[in-house]
Amino acid sequence: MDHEMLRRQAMAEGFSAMGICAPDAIAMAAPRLRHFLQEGRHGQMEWMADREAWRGNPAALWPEARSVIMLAEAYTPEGDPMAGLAHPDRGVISCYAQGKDYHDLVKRRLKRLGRWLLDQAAKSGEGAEIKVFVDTAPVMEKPLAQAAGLGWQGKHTNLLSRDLGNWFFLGAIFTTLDLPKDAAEVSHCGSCTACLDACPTRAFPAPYQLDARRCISYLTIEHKGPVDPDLRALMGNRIYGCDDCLAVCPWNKFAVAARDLGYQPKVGLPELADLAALDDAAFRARFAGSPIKRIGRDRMVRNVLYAIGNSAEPRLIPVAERLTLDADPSVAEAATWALTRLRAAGPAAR
Ligand code: B12
Ligand code: SF4
Ligand code: SF4
Repeated sequence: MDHEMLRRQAMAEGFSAMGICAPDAIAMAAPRLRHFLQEGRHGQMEWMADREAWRGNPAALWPEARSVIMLAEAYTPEGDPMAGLAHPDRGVISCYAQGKDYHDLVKRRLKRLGRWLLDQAAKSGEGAEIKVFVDTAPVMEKPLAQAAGLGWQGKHTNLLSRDLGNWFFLGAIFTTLDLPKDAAEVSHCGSCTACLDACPTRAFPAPYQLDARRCISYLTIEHKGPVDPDLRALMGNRIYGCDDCLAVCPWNKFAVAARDLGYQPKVGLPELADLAALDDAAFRARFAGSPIKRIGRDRMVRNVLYAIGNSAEPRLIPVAERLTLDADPSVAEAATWALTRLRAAGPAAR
């Protein structure tokens, strides 16, 4: 299989970059994953510890695989991703979740490229198999993408590149075909610390390492039950995911536009009061086709109440009051916390 032909096909499908590595190319990933888990940095994400042996070693996940094709898919925002932080009565939803669910869009594209690859192999009389992954399988996509030369894991731990900045998703095609491999990329972060300095919850214990338990993305999307009150006060009005460490990266001046129209913003900057009024059915209808749907109404309303508690907006007092007896204990507790904060915010908030 010709590497350039495959790359051109990947671009034609709508990806923004492609690279190839061997399944055993990330020897450092397993001990680093071990360290992350031993420190408990995965919090309640028990699924990260399950199947650790596969996650840390792609060669063990599928021993017959000979190559891993890594793909980048740009979702670059058009405006300033931090602009919503200046509107405390509204909820900031991360850029990656503004449009359609990337799992669906990337997977569809991976499958199309995979089918093309199998057709090409068949034409030259080669038998081949593929497996496609985006996000949810026990696969460490960032170190694989770095080994495939797509970019490097920055000090914020996400993959970035000199051609794309850091607004892109990753997807993987494992195949039994022995394809020509790319050279791994090295870090070009240099002395920059912009992402580490920007993090509102100080979630980086060291450069290139994240403690997910402090990360707003984890707290708003993955964490069940009440969030530590010290941390919720630092979440501001971020109600789903967080973009701060990505938004400040200087390499974004090279970001390319998102190619799939599915990533165009649909959810925008919603009013906290509107979101707080959603019941299960209204939540599902409002976020159909969006990755946000997976967190469910209760976790969304819990997050919204933390934002209300941080807003210092007296007109949101009745909104919080209505939820203090909510059937979900985390929502009820968040409502009481928000009320206490709003009432303590000074005469204007009484
Ligand atoms: C679990 C997870 C999370 C967790 C934990 C994140 C994390 N950094 O581990 C939470 C919920 C917090 C999260 C948040 C986000 N996520 Co996430 N997440 C994942 C997931 C499922 C697994 C990541 C993983 O394996 N973590 C375990 C740790 C140990 O691995 P690691 O981060 O690669 O750690 C490396 C470094 O710590 C490094 N390291 C450790 N010590 C040292 C020392 C030195 C010197 C060096 C150089 C390196 C180094 O080695 C480790 C291995 O390479 C991947 C999808 C996948 N299957 O890979 C998506 C993924 C990483 N997430 C993604 C995105 C978009 C996000 C968010 C931006 C979403 C948002 N806006 O809210 C944030 C970013 C937060 C951040 N700063 O990382 C994208 C990232 C795309 C990219 N360009 O990198 C991925 C790849 C999903 C996808 N398919 O596109 N995520
Ligand atoms: S996503 Fe937000 S909270 Fe998480 S590490 Fe980045 S800046 Fe910090
Ligand atoms: S903000 Fe600076 S340190 Fe962080 S990833 Fe970008 S270049 Fe690296």
